[in-house]
Amino acid sequence: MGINSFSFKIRKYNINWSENVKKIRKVAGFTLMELIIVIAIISILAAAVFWAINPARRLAEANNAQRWTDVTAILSAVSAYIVDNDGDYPAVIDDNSSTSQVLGTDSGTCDSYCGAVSTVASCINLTADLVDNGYLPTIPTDPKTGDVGNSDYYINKESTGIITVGACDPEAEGDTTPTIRAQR
Ligand SMILES: [Ca+2]
Ligand SMILES: [Ca+2]
Repeated sequence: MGINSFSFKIRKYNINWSENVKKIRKVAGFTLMELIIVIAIISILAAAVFWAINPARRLAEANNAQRWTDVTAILSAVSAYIVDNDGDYPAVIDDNSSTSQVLGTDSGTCDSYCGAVSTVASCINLTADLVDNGYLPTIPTDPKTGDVGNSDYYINKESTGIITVGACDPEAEGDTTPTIRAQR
């Protein structure tokens, strides 16, 4: 079928969209606004059902998403610090690559419970390096188990010089517990 005969057919059927929409509305008996309201109500109900089926899991997923955001923010801040300081790492990051340090302002007991990695007791306070220098508004803390004293986020300088930042205690999502860890 050539283009000419195709356009001829369109002309022949005389498609008039606004006229057709009017006809559909007349038959179906609803307006566009009513349709939008119905779709909105269905969406809200669907979200409510999604949460109601397994609220604990949804909460765990939301917390883990926050942990990813926090870990990435800490890593970006440390990376920016290193770049701005001609390759020098924050002095409080130790050179022992086999153990991690947990971010916090407490003097000790930061290893009281960190499920993901082996850590040292001394907390690492990055406030002066990262917050006072404007790389972070505050040091992030785990949404469930962290506080300013013991954030439940850890950092390690690997033997290669790569920085690892991770969450000590991510939550299980169903049968699996994700590893929340970023490196640069
Ligand atoms: Ca270390
Ligand atoms: Ca913990």
